[in-house]
Amino acid sequence: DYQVIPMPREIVADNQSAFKLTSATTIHFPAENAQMEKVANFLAGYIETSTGNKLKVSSTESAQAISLVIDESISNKEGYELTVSADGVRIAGSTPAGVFYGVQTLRKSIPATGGKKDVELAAVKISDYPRFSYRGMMLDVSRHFQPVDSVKNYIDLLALHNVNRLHMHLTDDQGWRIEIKKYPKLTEIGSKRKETVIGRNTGEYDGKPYEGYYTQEQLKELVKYAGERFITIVPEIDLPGHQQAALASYPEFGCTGGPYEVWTQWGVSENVICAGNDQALTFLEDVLAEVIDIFPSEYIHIGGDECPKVRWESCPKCQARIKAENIKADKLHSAEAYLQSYVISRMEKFVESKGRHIIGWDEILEGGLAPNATVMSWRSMDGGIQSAQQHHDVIMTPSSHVYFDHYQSTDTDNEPLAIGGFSSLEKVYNFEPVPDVLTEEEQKYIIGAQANLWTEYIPTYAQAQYMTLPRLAALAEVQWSAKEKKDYQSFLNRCVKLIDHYILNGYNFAKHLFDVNAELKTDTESGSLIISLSTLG
Ligand code: NAG
Repeated sequence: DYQVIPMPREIVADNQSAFKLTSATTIHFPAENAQMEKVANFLAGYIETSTGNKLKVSSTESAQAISLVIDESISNKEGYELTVSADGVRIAGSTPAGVFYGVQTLRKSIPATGGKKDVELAAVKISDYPRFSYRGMMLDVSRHFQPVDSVKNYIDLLALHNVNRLHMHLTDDQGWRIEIKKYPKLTEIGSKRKETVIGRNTGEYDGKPYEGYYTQEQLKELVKYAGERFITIVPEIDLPGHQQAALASYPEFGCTGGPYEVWTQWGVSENVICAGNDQALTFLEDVLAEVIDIFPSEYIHIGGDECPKVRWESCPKCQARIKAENIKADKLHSAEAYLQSYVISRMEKFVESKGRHIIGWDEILEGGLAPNATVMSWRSMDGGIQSAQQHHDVIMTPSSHVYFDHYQSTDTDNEPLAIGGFSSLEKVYNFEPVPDVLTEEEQKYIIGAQANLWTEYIPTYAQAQYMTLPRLAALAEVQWSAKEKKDYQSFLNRCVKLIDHYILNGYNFAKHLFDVNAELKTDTESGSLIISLSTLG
């Protein structure tokens, strides 16, 4: 019982008799607490999905209830206590977020009964809180766009795994996906590409126009939907590179003046924002201003990855800027690398002036970090290590372990085409975000971990789910559970139960990695998961 993912800190079984969850059970929430009422309704919905029982939700106390309570003696803001006895169930947190995570644990503990409606919950006391405060998942909606309803479904799926940040990669060379009122051509032109390359840049194209973007209203709706599930959407405007779709819309912000087209192939475009052009930098600030108005997130992601410098090297405006700012090359970096730092620092000043902070990919280390920047370490752990040593916050998201666009099996012939790589469930599980080389003091700067779903090769939402699940379960344990408690075999056993919930909710996942008849083990070589499952359809 209570063998859930992510594994809670402390589970103390109680020899008392069990609680009977029936259709007569009420879910109780504190009166006049709208957030808690929402959480109570979520729980009712989850129980209905699992058991078919539709429970009453009420602010009037009653016996034999599941009570959701705020208890300020619980110190971690996302922590909770779940107590089950014959008389009732109590889920307490110091905030509604904590209660929500207690609800997730209860939900995952309730067996899917199919026809049988009443279930018994063993007496227990669980105390739990997360290891990391930033528990992220990134979805790239630029390379392939996901409609609002799919993003909502993705948010539900993240909530099941106790993730609290959805990082949305909203812009890239292949498509601009966010309405910006001051620059309407970004979506009129930038959200559409005339066709898409077939396979891995084969030189052949599909001839089919591709488009999609979110209006500001839709994004606000997503912010609200995520917020109700205690997930903050972290928006990313990738700059100054990965900007070809913006340049297709406003060629005057590029070094050559264009013309440019929304890119129809994958890779890293050399067409980047002109760092010497003040209007181009003001454009970026204007975009960020609208982004900040839509997204209440404390963090605004400004990208910073993979910005080729070839255009800047031969651009008179960029060279004039290098002169005017007295930027000099040194043994470590070119003048143009320092020019990128100039752009990032300028954007950081702007974002800070609005009371927010920036996150950037680890390239923002080159040429010096802007004062309050948080770094997402993706190329390896090294960027994160350096940043922590410089006392900057870090989110670890190394492509070696948590790039969910990589293959999850070595049997690639039987997988949908992916970008390459290999990140098996086991590899994700064994990812340790806090490097030993850091001192105890420096380790505190590792505020979390994230996985990234880049979508060059992921055209549909069903495939996005497939690439995410069950690897997100392994990530959940990295992000939430105590390091000492991690155990891959135990995880696999618990994964079987979690998968019942995937099936219940209709989530697509990498099913074929599970072999129904074999024993419980994983084949590390191939990454396939062989597990004895009676539940799998
Ligand atoms: C990197 C790029 C990204 C691309 C992905 C594919 C980062 C920060 N940048 O090359 O645009 O989609 O890998 O795995 O990951």
